[in-house]
Amino acid sequence: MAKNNHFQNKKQFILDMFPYPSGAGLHVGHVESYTATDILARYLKMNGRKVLHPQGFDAFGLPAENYAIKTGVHPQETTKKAIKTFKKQLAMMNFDYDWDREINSSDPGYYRWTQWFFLLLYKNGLAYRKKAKVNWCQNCQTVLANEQAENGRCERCEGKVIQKDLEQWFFKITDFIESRKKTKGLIEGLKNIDWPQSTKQAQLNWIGKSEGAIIKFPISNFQFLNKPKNPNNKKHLEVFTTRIDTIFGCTYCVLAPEHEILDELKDQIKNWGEVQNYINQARNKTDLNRLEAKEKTGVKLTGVEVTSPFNQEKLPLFVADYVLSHYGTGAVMAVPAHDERDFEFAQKYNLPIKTVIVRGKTQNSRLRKGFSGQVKLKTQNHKTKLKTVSGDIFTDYGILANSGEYNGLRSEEAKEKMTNWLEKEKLGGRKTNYKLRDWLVSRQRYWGAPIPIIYCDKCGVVPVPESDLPVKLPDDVDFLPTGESPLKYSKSFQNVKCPACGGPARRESDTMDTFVCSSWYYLRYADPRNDQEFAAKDKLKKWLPVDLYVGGAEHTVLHLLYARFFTKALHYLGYLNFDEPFSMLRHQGVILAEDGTKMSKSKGNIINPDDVVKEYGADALRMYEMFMGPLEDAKPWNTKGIVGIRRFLEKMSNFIISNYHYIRTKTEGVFSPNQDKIIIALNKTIKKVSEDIKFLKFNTAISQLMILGNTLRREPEANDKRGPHFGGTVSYFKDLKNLKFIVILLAPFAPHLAEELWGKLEHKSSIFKEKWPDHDENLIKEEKIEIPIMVNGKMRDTLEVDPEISEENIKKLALESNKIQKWLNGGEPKKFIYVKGRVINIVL
Ligand code: ANZ
Ligand code: ZN
Repeated sequence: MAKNNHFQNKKQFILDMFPYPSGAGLHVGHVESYTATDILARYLKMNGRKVLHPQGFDAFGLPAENYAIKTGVHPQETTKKAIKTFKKQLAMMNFDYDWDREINSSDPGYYRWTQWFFLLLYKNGLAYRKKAKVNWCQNCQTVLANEQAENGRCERCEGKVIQKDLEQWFFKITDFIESRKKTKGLIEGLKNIDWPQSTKQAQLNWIGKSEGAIIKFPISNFQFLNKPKNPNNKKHLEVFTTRIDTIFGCTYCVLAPEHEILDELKDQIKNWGEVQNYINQARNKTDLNRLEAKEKTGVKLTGVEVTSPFNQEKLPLFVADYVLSHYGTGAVMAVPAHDERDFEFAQKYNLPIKTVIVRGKTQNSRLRKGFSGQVKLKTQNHKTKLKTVSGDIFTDYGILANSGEYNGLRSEEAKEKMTNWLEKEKLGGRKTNYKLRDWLVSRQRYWGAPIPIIYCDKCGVVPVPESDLPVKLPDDVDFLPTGESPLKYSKSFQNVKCPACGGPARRESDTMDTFVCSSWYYLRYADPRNDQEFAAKDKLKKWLPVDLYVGGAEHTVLHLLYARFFTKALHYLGYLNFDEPFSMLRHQGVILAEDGTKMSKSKGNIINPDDVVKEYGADALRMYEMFMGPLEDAKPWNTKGIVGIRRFLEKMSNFIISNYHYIRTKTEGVFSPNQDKIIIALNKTIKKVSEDIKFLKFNTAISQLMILGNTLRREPEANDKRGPHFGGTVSYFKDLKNLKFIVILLAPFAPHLAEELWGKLEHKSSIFKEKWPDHDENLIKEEKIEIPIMVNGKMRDTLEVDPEISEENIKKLALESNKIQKWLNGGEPKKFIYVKGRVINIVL
């Protein structure tokens, strides 16, 4: 379970996802997350913490290169200009970054270490080169990422995308899925970090672990083909299944078009010509295309059969592209009665459909018989898609039927027994599969960190010696896409002496995926100017891991996975003493247009922070975005809202200045006769604002400030018609200290205004040097109450809380209690029930 110490530690590393410096500049989404971390960082500093709150730029990447292709402006120029704009805007918003630590991933002083990491992984067997299929646009003559090739069309020219084999570099991320030695794996490590559950789930889906079995199906007559002299040498077809319990319902088997066995079988296959044709067609489709094709296609291999090892039934064998070559064994046993895709295929090719699982008592009932409608299905490419299914097919676990000696067993039991039998008979066995592939890191692109490898005819692959780093990006390149890396055409870059033998050699001309740059940047902030190491050990120890990381939820599954992989590899190799980079993660919600739709360039409904600041001021923008709703929610923009915030700030400002004036002139009578009451209101506010900031609940903190504002304005006993700013009735503090507290409370939210007011209150130094006020518990009076925490009906702990505590907050406290954590044992409770003011019930 998530551990959140609510920023109690002395050191706090509060991190924003560093932005890509796009020409469009800062958008309101940036402002949202950066304001959140800025408020927290300022608050923590005022509370005596040592805070690291840096910012930098994820400066390599495709947009700048594409822009260069279009206009001829060098990416270096475009990037420099964009960073300048960004920094101006960030300063305008008054974000309190430690600019001494600024980093820029396209800076040679930075990418030198990106290259160093490449070599480190290479030397430790964690980076390797192999031929791989890539998406290739024939029109643009270039490699495309999967996201750029959706629907088999090039994102840029709409041209046809084919699959092409190229030598590529990979990082062995799959080595870290499960724990190794002391390093917790990518799955295991999720248990101890405080991240949104949905993000953890997205990581798990992407890793796609599934536990199943390999089953060997003998292939008819195969022994006579390959080794005629040894008739005992039977050849088997191996399939991977997660549902061995359905084996008696298997009515045919399917090979992926790329399956190697096809070549071995080709003399036996009577319709080889037709099959070959089909294979060629499949080659030009992307995985996504193949999986989501409306109509399944395939070809039956005539002359070949396989035998089910459980009942000796002879089954036809097909080649069909709904089976992928690089998952499992590239072959499946098809069970049309209990699998969607097999069902569609069987219907089309008139294959038998045999029910072997019937509904019974089962734990994870998902699909009811007779059900028809939309369900969420996990597809091979890790996306959850809505798909219409027919109720005739039952895909859940149940009770076995038509399955010989296994009849009547529950699916779970049958799986165990059947797999044990397989292992005994040596016809297969348990097998765990993962969807996650190794990370393809090479790009045939210019604007990225060059891969520090040299190829020599004599010595082969030679890593660039560390002392020769960085391998600098040359300037003399042509950006026009030719299908090869632009660096190939830079003579100054390509030709090089072999570091091993001194003979002529050439450099690797691919650059690294920009995700490599962003996989380690948080480490660099600890020691950004070090030119001996990526960061000194003591500095890493001082600042890392990151205590809070805030950034968007979309597009970050991969970034987060890759950063975790880097940290784990570095931990494994002894460079770091922690194996998870981000102890706590939060995502800001999307800010929508006023009509609730997405902001987009094409719709012209983008709110530009520059315009808003010009009209209402940066403080109003900051505070408005925090007031819109909970940080993590999607929220529509509302100009009326920002007008309200602006007015609130004006009133507070006027109040403080006039109250100060009265304190200075000591006009008795203008002060509230009931000082106690307003001091209580102030103390409540100190308490609530402090707590809310720690829980990142900025919207309710601001509400509380507004409540305080109202109290100051409306107190009926005060009767001073001269207090014009709050409608005539004002309750002033007598004591300057209390007035100052209000300004301090406002400071993290509205730093411009607070600093200015602080000056008006005749201070010489910055308000941000002040200590955050403590509330006086005695003044607040509300007693705490004790709430028992029951786990599965037994009392395991108690909590002392404010009677008004929200369910969300009490849940956090309860789940964080050491005693309760023991019972949770790393998991999440099944149920959490809070009976307000009385009891907490946790069901495990
Ligand atoms: C028989 C079966 C019966 C299956 C049934 C499912 C339901 P996950 O959970 O995603 O790992 N499969 C195996 N290899 C495949 C490949 N290379 N391409 C496409 N599909 C493949 O999925 C595992 C299931 O996906 C396997 O279990 C197999 O179909 C299919 F009622 O085997 B099953
Ligand atoms: Zn050599």
